[in-house]
Amino acid sequence: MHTIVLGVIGSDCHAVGNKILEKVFSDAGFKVVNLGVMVSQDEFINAAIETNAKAILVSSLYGQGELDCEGLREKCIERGLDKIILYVGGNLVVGKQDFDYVEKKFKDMGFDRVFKPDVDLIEVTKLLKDDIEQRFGNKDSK
Ligand code: B12
Repeated sequence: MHTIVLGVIGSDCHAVGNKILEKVFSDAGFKVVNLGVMVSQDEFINAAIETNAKAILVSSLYGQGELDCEGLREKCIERGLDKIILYVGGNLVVGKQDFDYVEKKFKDMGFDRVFKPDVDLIEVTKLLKDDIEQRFGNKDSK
């Protein structure tokens, strides 16, 4: 069973989507470590190290995602999480901006995948299983 870490980054207190993500990913067979809302970059990284997680799924709803997420990939590498998969989703920027532009911005920050709020979460669970298999191989499935 793959362990993943979930949480809502920064000072963001939007709690409902986080609970839905927990349920969908648990039902899909992941071991979910849910840090809830208002999670710092260090809290994500500490939890991922402690639980040997394969992925960190970051939510940001309140529009400050860019500021809150900047530097997360670099910090993961500094702390030895060279291979960890980083996904981010929600209302990532203030207001309505072209999604291709938003996606590029977050990919340039080191996120592997970037999701709109209306993404099909079942599809995301399948993508994540494939991404974990590709990056960590089949055998390493703890
Ligand atoms: C309820 C709500 C609140 C409540 C939150 C209560 C709580 N504790 O949950 C309160 C009143 C506290 C609140 C406050 C604020 N809010 Co508010 N809030 C909402 C509202 C109406 C609904 C949020 C919700 O529960 N949606 C339902 C869940 C199921 O959907 P979701 O959160 O989007 O999550 C799904 C997807 O985004 C996706 N997803 C999320 N993360 C990830 C991650 C990955 C990896 C993947 C794959 C998918 C994914 O999957 C989730 C499940 O389906 C939204 C508007 C809206 N209709 O979304 C505004 C909204 C999010 N809020 C907004 C704002 C601006 C604020 C405030 C800054 C307002 C203010 N000036 O004070 C504050 C911020 C407070 C803070 N520190 O966080 C804006 C954000 C705008 C932006 N990003 O540009 C929104 C969009 C309203 C708007 N149209 O302006 N809010």
